[in-house]
Amino acid sequence: MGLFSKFIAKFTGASAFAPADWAELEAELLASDIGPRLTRDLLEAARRVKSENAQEAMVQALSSRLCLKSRLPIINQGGMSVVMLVGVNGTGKTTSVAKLAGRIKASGATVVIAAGDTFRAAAVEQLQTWGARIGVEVITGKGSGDPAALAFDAAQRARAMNADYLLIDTAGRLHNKRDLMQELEKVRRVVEKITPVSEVLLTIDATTGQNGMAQAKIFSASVDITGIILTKSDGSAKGGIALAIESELDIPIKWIGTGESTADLEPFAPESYIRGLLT
Ligand SMILES: Nc1nc2c(ncn2[C@@H]2O[C@H](COP(=O)(O)OP(=O)(O)OP(=O)(O)O)[C@@H](O)[C@H]2O)c(=O)[nH]1
Ligand SMILES: [Mg+2]
Repeated sequence: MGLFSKFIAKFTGASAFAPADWAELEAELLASDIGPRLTRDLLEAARRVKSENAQEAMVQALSSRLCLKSRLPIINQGGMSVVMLVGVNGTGKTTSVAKLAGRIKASGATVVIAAGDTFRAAAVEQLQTWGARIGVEVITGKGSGDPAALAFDAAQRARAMNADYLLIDTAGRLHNKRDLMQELEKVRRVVEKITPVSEVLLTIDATTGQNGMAQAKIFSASVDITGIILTKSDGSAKGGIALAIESELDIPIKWIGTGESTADLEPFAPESYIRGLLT
């Protein structure tokens, strides 16, 4: 964070910006997880900055890199909203399902969770524990291990219960396994025999930096991702990753995970994010 703070002072100061300052700024940008392309772009923007409005110019330069799409949850007006969570192993899908369910419940709406990670018994138990803690029903499979069948059952049950939301957890997908991607598509297709899927949210672990970026590219090429949950932003993540993702993929970050408990999920706030990067 504070990528530019030191340099803004120099932009606005009387002394010239020395070559060593540019090298330092470049190193700092590269170290911040924003990636080489954006580093180049931002250095160019910084070179064009006039001293008197340096702060504002950098706010503009950074803001213009963020995605312009709405960050609001997409809901199915007048029907049940269905949200699928996808992402690589350990990025925080199951935890984020619980966090989202907690938020929805607190808002007064009704929500049901489908334990769609049918490959691991422990995954189902993990969700059942969360469900019991937040008081949300968790629908589990009949032991068939077929996530599409479970999702179909869950959609039927949730609709019969008149639930406002169905959240579908999925197995950790290895992004280079085409069959697993296809399975994700199958889950979606089967659910859509009952009701449209409103959102597919991709969890990206902020601490994985450029690797998270690679995951986001591969997932968004196969699955129609409507938003990103940037998890573990409370960890050692450097602030630039959100900017890198949005600038390269044009997918809005909708949520930020900031810890391991259900309260640790916040809507992504672009203004304060930009301010955080600058100061
Ligand atoms: N600090 C922190 N930890 C998190 C956050 N989100 C998830 N975790 C932790 O990350 C670990 C993995 O989270 P899960 O929700 O199980 O991840 P998953 O994507 O469901 O993993 P698989 O089911 O194995 O694919 C757990 O220990 C979580 O408590 C977060 O925002 N901050
Ligand atoms: Mg999981």
